[in-house]
Amino acid sequence: MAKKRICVIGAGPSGLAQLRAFQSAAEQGAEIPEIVCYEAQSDWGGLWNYTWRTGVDDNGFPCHGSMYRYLWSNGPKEGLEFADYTFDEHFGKEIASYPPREVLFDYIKGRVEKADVRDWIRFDNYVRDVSYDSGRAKFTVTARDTAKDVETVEEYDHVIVASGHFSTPNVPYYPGFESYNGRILHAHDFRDAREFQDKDILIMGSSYSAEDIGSQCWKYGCRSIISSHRSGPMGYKWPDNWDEAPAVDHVEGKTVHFVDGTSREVDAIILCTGYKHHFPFLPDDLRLKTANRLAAADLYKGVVYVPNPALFYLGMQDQWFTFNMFDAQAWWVRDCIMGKIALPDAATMEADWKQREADEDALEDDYACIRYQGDYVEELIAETDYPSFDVEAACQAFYEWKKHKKKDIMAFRNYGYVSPMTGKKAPAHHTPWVDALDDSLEAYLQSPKQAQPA
Ligand code: FAD
Ligand code: NA7
Repeated sequence: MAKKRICVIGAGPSGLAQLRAFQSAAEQGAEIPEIVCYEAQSDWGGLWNYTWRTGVDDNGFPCHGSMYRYLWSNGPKEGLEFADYTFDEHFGKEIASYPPREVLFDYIKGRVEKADVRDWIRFDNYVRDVSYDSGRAKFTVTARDTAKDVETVEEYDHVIVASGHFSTPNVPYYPGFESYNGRILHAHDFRDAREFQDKDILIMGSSYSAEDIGSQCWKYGCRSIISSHRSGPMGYKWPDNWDEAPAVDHVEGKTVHFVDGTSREVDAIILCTGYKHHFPFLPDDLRLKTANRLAAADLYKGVVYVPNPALFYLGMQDQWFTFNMFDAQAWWVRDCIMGKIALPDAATMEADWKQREADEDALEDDYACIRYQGDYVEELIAETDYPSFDVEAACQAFYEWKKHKKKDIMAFRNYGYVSPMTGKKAPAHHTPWVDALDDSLEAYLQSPKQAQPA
């Protein structure tokens, strides 16, 4: 029988987890299908592969990158550690708990370099279209090779969509935006907080991007921040020059008017208003339509597309757990494709995701949400040979992280947590986050002694 052909779309953390999952089966002697991974960018790492570009990329496709300079992990690294490749193994020493982007990029790369799967990836290949022929049970994938400036059309038995969902901005309109005398940008286009040094800014939104982009701007010297919320305030103890306001009503000139009748003049408006799940390369019958939530709609076990179970999605959930959750999913998808896991009938798969949604809707607070996603990770890894790990310890790291944020939002990154993989507690970073202006890998990995000012 001819070998199955598998298409993976995207070589970010999710797509790379899929490559590593198959490679690990091959390493143990299994005969694996032929894998082709299409990656639009010229390097791997997904969002962690920083780009200074905004708008369109160098080939005219929408720029994927949403990460910015000076970004440090917004959750403890103990919550995302790979079970088969620890931080200690990669760095050869213990490192602190909130690595900057470049450090995490290095860690992601380390595992797949060791696995030697780079040749499975077609870089500079943007997937433009996918269709499914149910008679022949084959997908046709059309991609633009932007380096060679040619189009390719190939057939596959399965497609695994790992294209991420934090790259297409959700950009709301408020009256007066068209005549605002300043810069309006979405978080997706935010790159360097120093642009807002000595400026008064409005941050719209009350979730991770709002909290972190505001904190970056504060750290790098903006004059004042007002953050506006639609549902409720973030509620941290903000520095004196950071206020919270309710929703925006309208904008006039440089003045933003809030629904409670108050107003503030600002030099820039940064829309931290989230992202859309967007798959322009998929037709309606294959296209996932879900809100950004822990239980994504239409996905059995969070990965199998119920209307067409030959199609899989990775990493489409809102995320507390990231890298190791993508691993849990990728190992499970691998075993499903390789026939080790059998899928139930359509009605059972439908009932599965609906039950997950109902269970999520019943969760009372963030702590319960963390546990819920931890349980999901545990459920998947119990069904494959992904190295079992102490998910409870990862949850504990998240719980402590939340408490530390409540205590001091500008100091939570100074704490260390226990690794669910090694059981060791991370050292405190050599420099408090507010004083650490250099976020390079070299600066981060310095010993406390090297980091002492001369
Ligand atoms: P992505 O990282 O988005 O990778 C998707 C890949 O698919 C990209 O390489 C892209 O080029 C490729 N692709 C997309 N479309 C196509 C196409 N049509 N053809 C070919 N290739 C395509 N998580 C954490 O754990 N800690 C953090 O601190 C953290 N901070 C974050 C900060 C920001 C600003 C954002 C936006 C997200 C952050 N995240 C964080 C979450 C992040 O989503 C995950 O860490 C992770 O990057 C998701 O991996 P992914 O592979 O699913 O998607
Ligand atoms: P999120 O977590 O989806 O949050 C989006 C925020 O934007 C949230 O506070 C929303 O308010 C707010 N929002 C959405 N639409 C509007 C409109 N129309 N008007 C005002 N406010 C709005 O996205 P983030 O970018 O913060 O985080 C995504 C990822 O990036 C995350 O994984 C991080 O690690 C980095 P709501 O609460 O719905 O009222």
